[in-house]
Amino acid sequence: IAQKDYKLWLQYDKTTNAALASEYKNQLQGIVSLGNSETSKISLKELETGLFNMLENKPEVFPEIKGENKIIVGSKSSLTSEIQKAVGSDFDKINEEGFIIKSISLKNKKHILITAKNDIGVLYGVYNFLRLLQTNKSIQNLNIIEAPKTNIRILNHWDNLDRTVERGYAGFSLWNWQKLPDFIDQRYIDYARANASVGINGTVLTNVNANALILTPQYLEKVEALANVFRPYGIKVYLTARFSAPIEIGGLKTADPKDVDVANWWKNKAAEIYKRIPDFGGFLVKANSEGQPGPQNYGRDHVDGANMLADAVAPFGGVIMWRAFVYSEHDVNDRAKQAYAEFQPYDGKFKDNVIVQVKNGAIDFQPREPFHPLFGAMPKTPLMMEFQITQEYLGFSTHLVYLPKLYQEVLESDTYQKGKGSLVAKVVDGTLDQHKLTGIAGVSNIGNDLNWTGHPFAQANWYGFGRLAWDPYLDSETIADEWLRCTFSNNENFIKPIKEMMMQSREAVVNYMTPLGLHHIMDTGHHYGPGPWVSNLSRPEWNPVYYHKADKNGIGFDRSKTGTNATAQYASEVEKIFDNPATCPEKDLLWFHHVSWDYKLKNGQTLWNGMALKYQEGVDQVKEMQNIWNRTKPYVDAERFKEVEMLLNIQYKESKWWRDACLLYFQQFSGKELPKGVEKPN
Ligand code: GCW
Repeated sequence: IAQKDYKLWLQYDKTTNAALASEYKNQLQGIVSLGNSETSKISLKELETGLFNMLENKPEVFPEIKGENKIIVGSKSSLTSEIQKAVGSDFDKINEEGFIIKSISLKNKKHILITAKNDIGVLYGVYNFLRLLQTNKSIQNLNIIEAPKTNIRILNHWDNLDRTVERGYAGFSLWNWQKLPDFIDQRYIDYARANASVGINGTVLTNVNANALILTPQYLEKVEALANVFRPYGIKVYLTARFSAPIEIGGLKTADPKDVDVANWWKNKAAEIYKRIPDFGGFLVKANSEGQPGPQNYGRDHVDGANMLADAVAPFGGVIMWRAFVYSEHDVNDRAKQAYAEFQPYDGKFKDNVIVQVKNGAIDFQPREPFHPLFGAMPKTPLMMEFQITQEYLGFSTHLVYLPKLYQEVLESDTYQKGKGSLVAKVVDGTLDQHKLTGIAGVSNIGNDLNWTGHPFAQANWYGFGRLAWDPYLDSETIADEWLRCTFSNNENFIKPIKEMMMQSREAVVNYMTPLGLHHIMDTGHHYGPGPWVSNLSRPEWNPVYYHKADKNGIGFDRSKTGTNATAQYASEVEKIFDNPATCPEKDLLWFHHVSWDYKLKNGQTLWNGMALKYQEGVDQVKEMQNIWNRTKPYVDAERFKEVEMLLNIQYKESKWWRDACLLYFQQFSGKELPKGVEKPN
């Protein structure tokens, strides 16, 4: 049971296209494997497994090149000078993790070469090559030269030590702390393999809200065991560092970053970790945010805290990922402004091995947010992107939402910080301000469910995150195409409609939850389902009415000059656009403006009618997703078909719940009838 679900995008189904199968078989008459590191062994095994399954015969493995039509795999240093010559200057075009896949001719015999500067690059090349077969591409005249555009491509697990996962909807944590270090669950290996196959090279094992115990020797021994599993797959382990750890597990009286004993405690802790895990990546820190301890508890600031930790890991090449997700209940004028206000003035003050981790938008992983104003606004500081893969505000693992579409929208936003073309992607890959340290983090949606992610299509969000972390300029539609072919089928009758379904799924969720720039109106606490009404939570900015500000005059959060002036945090070109309701993209209208119920939208409708119709459109889109899915029955295995069918049924029901709850609630203020075309709630 759930075999197919478990295998993710590494199904390696038989190549059914006869012409292609014979082309593949012709050109792949054995493997020449040149390396013998752990990573090389994984490359070889993956090739053998992939070719065996897709072509249905076990490829012969040779220690050296004989005959023709071999696939040769090995890093640069393992290649003979003749092969190196065939590669020419291509090695200069890749970085330490890049790879080259090339059709070459040796003594007039044709072969395919997969090579790289290092064994991990070769492994990435192997996965890329296998993907060509999985997606039914030709393998003639290959000349692929690829390298990742960011250094740190990392999952953030919000996994607690008791195996609960904060905002996790796919079961419990994969990490079985109780059985570690001696029991190595096969899932750790399969997890590493899946990540490596999309180029993810780091993982933060623990929740940013987790306690400090992970830093005790008893746990570090377990972390070390996981690091040993992940290492040959090119994955570094990182941990969250609870700022008050020196008190909680170190017996100190303070965690003041300027205290010498505190700094030394962290230095010793770092040394202890690196002794066990020489390639330990570093720490991720949530400080002075949502009640977590931090330097401000001692009258210090984020720079003091981050730099103190940076000094501790610097001798070992570690990095500090310091989160900018801060907002305070004491300044409730506009939560969206706080991270910028607090962090922007620190530009240039962090040590070289600190990277500031910024969520994609200024509030919190909403179905749609304009890009975070910090991107491009701290040119002297490396900034990394934090996306959420788990669907905290997007229907958990119940709703089908293809997130790479959201990621792409953010990455291709233009910050204008250095004139037109200053894309968020260029901040993230370091090219805008020439930063060497770069990264993208994704809050993981993985748990111990049989299918890893709770929803079969949520696997695409993990996959797509990895692909975009590798190359932030990739197109989300291309990624969906790849994923579908690798995960389900190459049949065009399946691919075409389902790809369309995925591509529209993100807009659907925006429409039935938070159209036209609405945000944070999910029910409070758990964030599932609608809850635009007043909540009894203590913090004002956790109350949905804070965000939509609906009253009899209209709806929306005025963040323009007449309001909180959050628009001024953007470059002037962007500010101008957002600041004026007439030029503000309608998808962000209520994010930046409070407009009347009769406000005229571009299509001539009143705001009230337009909003109601958007809610209806969202519902209709889910209905359409169901129709599309139901037509694919002949192309999908019964199990996954049924799962998705049931999940879409729930999503449809809940899209109506969203529409009805929000429209009935807002109607109290608008006092207007629902327009024609919007189903009446029953
Ligand atoms: O999105 C909010 C979540 C919290 C989370 C926090 C954060 C890990 O509701 O559960 O805590 O953001 O990102 O720190």
